[in-house]
Amino acid sequence: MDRNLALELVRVTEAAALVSSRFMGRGDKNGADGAAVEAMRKAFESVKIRGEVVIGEGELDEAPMLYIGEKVGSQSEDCMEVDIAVDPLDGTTLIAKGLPNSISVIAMGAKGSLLKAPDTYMKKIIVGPKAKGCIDLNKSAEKNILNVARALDKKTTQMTIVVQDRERHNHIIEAARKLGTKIKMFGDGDVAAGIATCFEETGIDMLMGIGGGPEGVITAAAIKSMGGDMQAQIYPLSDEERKRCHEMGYTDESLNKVLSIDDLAKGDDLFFAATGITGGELLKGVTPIGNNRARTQSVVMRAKTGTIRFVDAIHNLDKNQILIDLM
Ligand code: VTB
Ligand code: MG
Ligand code: MG
Repeated sequence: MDRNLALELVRVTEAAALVSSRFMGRGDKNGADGAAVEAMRKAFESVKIRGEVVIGEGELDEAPMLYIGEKVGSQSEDCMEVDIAVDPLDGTTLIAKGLPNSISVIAMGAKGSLLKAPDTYMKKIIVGPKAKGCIDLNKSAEKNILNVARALDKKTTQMTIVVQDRERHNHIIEAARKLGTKIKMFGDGDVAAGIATCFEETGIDMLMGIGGGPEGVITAAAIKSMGGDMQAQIYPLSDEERKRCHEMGYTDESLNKVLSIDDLAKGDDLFFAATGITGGELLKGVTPIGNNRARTQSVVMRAKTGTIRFVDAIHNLDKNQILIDLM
């Protein structure tokens, strides 16, 4: 894929972030989500790709836009066919309450590179580059913390893990507390939380827990670009979710498989882009300047070279057609 496409993706996540940021604190999850989806879809039109959404907002019958199978991008003959995974707004609850860490995010890969994960839960474990090769989803939380601590040359009391604040993670929290490992719980948004493991300045060493399957695939593209490691398992929590997996061709046996980072995002022809909506650990949120401009911060990554760029931008809201139409 042309390396400049990486920067094109930032325009798309920026548009979604700008438009959905209007909803900050307004208690309207769906309004914010709908705005992000519409802006993202419009912004894609000018990107020179023949994209197909493999991770999106659900099936055609439940989502009018960015549904799985939808073609995105300019679609002109001379463009490359690519897989697209989107979460136009990860953290609808966060934006609705004005809490930190909501982001707009896209992963793009060569055709066939991104796992067609069902929209069910996914068990995940994620670490930065220093602990690559030291995680094992089949082992207990305790064992994983001990192994990662060894790899990082830290005592378990010097380590910090991030865990989504849910009852289903009580055993992880207990294991960490027994070892004296620090825990940072987060309410929502495990893409941002997972990525933080690869930036040493966040102080976060590992993520463990059960989050969204689609988010897992998107996160894998970023972790690959940063040289970190991830393992996952598709984890249907209800019969209804299990049924959905079967409909997508998964068997009970294949659902038991521990997926490596390469199963989630194959090869290194992969891009990742994210823009902050409400400011968080890694990315500043959308910040208004006066009454017709706004500032955004994004990160864009390319797995082939491992280059990570932070892109700060000031947008003139009166001159950007997507924003004029949607804001
Ligand atoms: C996960 C996580 C997301 O929602 O899907 C989570 O990956 C859902 O968990 O980042 P619950 O059903 O327990 O709320 C997010 O946090 C936000 O979409
Ligand atoms: Mg979303
Ligand atoms: Mg999400």
